[in-house]
Amino acid sequence: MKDILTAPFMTEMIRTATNMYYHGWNERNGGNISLLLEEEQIQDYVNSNTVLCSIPTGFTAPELEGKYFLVTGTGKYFKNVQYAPEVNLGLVRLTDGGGTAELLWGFTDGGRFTSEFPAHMMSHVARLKVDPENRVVMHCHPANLLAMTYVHTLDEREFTRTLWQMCTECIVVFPDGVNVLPWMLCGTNEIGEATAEKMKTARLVVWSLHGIYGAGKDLDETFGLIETAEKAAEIYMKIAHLPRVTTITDDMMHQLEARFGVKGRDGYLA
Ligand code: 2HA
Ligand code: ZN
Repeated sequence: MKDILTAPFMTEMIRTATNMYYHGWNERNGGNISLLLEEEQIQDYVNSNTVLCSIPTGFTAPELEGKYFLVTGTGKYFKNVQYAPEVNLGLVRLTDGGGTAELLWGFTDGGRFTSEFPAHMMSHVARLKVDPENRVVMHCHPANLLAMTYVHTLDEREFTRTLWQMCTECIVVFPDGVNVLPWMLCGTNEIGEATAEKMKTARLVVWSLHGIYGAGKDLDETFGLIETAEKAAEIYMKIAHLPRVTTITDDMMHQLEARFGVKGRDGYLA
């Protein structure tokens, strides 16, 4: 067996978690990541017949039967992932129709997967139906997106349009826009189901007064997606209290659509 800490998916996971921490998105134990892996990616690094323990998930997700996920642990700090990946991360395989997570590596202090495991797994199911290439679900607490949910309407079209207007490239990076959930109790199957429902139409789902979920085909892309939305929210929080003299018009956005071959969400542009 090769050392799993040298696996490309592992080094990328550690770098991403570290980077997110240094962006201030993951204070204390805030946030979580799940990365879907194929059998071929892990087979050189773990013996998939050696199950360290079986943990009930409390939900079903038959679509994910037999799938592997590298996932952050509950109560674990992103700050510490780089120093002790084997404590703060775990590699699990879903069995029993998604009802059981078999631990194959990690969580060496007896820990378990993130409290937001339902939202992650249900979001994977939803995104895979839209995009079979989706591999990542990422949750964090970026300050400006969070701040925006206190002062901006939570109407999804308005929220999306405001973000698109804050940086020229926003509509190119997230043409499907940003979906928004009202405040809900985190860590529950209910917020998981609601998040997954929102993931059917967008790769970004804001949890009002809490944070954001992003989904994408790899860690870099998903990080970049959240990074771009957070930058837009930062601009908004810098200008929201000032008179607006200039803006990105719908006509400009149509030019961007044509130039970059993207299509803004139906009905979101005039
Ligand atoms: O503590 O961010 O949403 C992890 C979280 C819960
Ligand atoms: Zn959170």
